[in-house]
Amino acid sequence: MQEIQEKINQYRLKFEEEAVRVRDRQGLEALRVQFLGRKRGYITKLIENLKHLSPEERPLMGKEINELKTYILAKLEEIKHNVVKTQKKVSHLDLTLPGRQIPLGAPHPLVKLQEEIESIFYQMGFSVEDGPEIETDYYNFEALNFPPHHPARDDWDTIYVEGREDLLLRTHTSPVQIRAMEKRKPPIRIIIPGRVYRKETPDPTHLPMFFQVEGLVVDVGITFAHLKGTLESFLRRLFSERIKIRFRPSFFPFTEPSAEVDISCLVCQGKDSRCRVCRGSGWIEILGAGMVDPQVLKNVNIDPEKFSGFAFGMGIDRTAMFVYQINDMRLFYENDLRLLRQFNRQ
Ligand code: FA5
Repeated sequence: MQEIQEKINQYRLKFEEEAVRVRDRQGLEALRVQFLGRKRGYITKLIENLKHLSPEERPLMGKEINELKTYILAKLEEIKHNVVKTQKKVSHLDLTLPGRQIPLGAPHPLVKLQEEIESIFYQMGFSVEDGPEIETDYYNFEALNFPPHHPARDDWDTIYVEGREDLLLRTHTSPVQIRAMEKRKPPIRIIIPGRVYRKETPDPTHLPMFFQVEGLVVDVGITFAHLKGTLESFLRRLFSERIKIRFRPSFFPFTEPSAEVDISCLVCQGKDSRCRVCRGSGWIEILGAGMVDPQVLKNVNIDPEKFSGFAFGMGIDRTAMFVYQINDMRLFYENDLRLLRQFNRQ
């Protein structure tokens, strides 16, 4: 009996030792066979040995062996549960699959174009300036020489802040010219990209909120030739070396003389009288420009006898239509990925 009791203790210890090493189903099955196998399992052997005991000792040891067997069965069940759990986890992990792609954001086509414009002007020695989108009447109109009853000041064109006649959403980026000239004295060579607002019903070529980029150069001896040269090299860099450029006389209250600048139609090159982009004229209007009016310089205490300057303003959205060949500006604001992805390949 002593001998069987020792074996029972010994097998329990052995089982515990081996149980912690089981990692998978095969290991589990081997452990089960080793202890509970019908022919050579340790428990089976112990039961066989019972026959050598006296009838009094037999039930005592039988009970002990049964307890060990119950313990082993419960433990095997527990191990099985753990093995299945970890195997399930492992089976989800297929190392042969390609890695999951984390989609990267990309700049909006309008932002891309703005950055391209900035980069061309950086290379010509300009820096980038910023200004508020909620502007005062003074900066948006008065300092820029708009007379008090100019139609641009009308409620139809300008969005005013409710209850504040002197505050409005800027209708162009030109007020930042004034802010920049108040802050520092010439030489000034800046561009000002940003959002502007006008009371418009959206259509393919008009939006109530759009982007402009303003340019301003003030220094000693600046002439219209500088304006022409700067805009020509900018437009050729942006569009193509082959485009034709023309300056048409125009009017802006804050520039004198003023011009509107057109480029030859990128779509039909002036050869299609039914072209939808240039409407058969062969020209596309790109920006407004001119020599800074001496009165504007006086408004910011810069002596017009000593300094002169030029300025220009361009619609980024409208330019983007030509650059990306999009026939409706509203598409830029719909966030349709099918459109946006065409300009940003990853
Ligand atoms: C101006 O806003 C002047 N401040 C430009 C300027 C600056 C002239 C400096 C001289 C010196 P204009 O109103 O023409 O000018 O607008 C300039 C450009 O903004 C237009 O050529 C066009 O490209 C764009 N634009 C005007 N209205 C809209 C609109 N509703 N939607 C989208 N783009 C527009």
